[in-house]
Amino acid sequence: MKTYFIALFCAIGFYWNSVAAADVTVSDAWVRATAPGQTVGGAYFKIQSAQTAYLVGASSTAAKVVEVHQMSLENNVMKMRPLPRLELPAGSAVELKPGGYHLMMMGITRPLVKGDKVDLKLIVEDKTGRRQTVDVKAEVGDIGATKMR
Ligand SMILES: [Cu+2]
Repeated sequence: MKTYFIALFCAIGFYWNSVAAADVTVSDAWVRATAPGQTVGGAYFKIQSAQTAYLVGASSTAAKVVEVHQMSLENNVMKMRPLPRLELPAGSAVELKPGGYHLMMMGITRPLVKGDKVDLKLIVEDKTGRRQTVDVKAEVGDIGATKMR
């Protein structure tokens, strides 16, 4: 009887995990290496959600604050502003890249050296307001890199 309950519990746990994990995929995650003393940097990746969802925030052990930002040209000046949420249209990949959408890491707590890995926890909200976190490992690229590969 005991074994039966444990097996049932595991089956339900597995079911929920695979539903949540299948929703959102993230690939090609990278961050720029930091110069000495630099405490602000960008993180970039491709993200795709099977259903329409929103990237509403993020965190990292390598930075005190991580925000979703948008960079755009206004009157010939590049401006950057926080986005409360970035829409992920169902089934189409959204790319965060230099000069466009990005994650802004602020209060970076350690030097980011090329080849290092940085952990990111993305917070994704679906249309019903249900949130899930997506764990991402981002690779540290060159200081001047505009893309990883
Ligand atoms: Cu920014």
